[in-house]
Amino acid sequence: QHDCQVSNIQVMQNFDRSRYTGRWYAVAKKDPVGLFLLDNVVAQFSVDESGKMTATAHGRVIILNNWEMCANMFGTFEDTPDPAKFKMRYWGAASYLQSGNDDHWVIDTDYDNYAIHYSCREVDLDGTCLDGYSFIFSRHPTGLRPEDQKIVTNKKKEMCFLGKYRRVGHTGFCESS
Ligand code: AZE
Repeated sequence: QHDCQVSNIQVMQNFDRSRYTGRWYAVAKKDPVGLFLLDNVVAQFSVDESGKMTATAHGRVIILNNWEMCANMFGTFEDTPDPAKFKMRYWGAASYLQSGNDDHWVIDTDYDNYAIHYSCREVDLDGTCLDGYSFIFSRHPTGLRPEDQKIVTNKKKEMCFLGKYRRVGHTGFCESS
């Protein structure tokens, strides 16, 4: 189960998107190649009348080498046969922010405290992830509860991302948005 094959990574069983709605604070992240959200990352998930999942997110970014700003992002999710695996189309409120279409997998969550997200952008020829990113989310801006930390560590191992995360600070930089 730790063979690092993207196709063997276990995701949340019976994922319930309505229990996943609301605010999630990123407490740690594994970066992809290239530009990415730096810190102060907060995501807000919703489910619309038709049952489709959508999200907004903000985070501090630095673009054009030295322009620091708060990126306000939007995402819409396309369902797949696995209820915990989505395709996320995302874009920024401003055109110079990033847009794309990424996998969005919910690896594990207890809905009330922690959530583990995974996205592989590029699968290597050997089936491992060549370029991916991941967020560890908490319902609490203060971080994860000690009892959730070991669950998270185990999942980082299963995703083959152990040791590749950085803490995500919350300084209030994006608070006004
Ligand atoms: C995510 C979950 C909620 C919705 C969205 C998310 C991802 C956003 C990005 C944003 C990148 C922006 C950059 C701007 C210069 C996963 C947090 C939209 C990947 C790099």
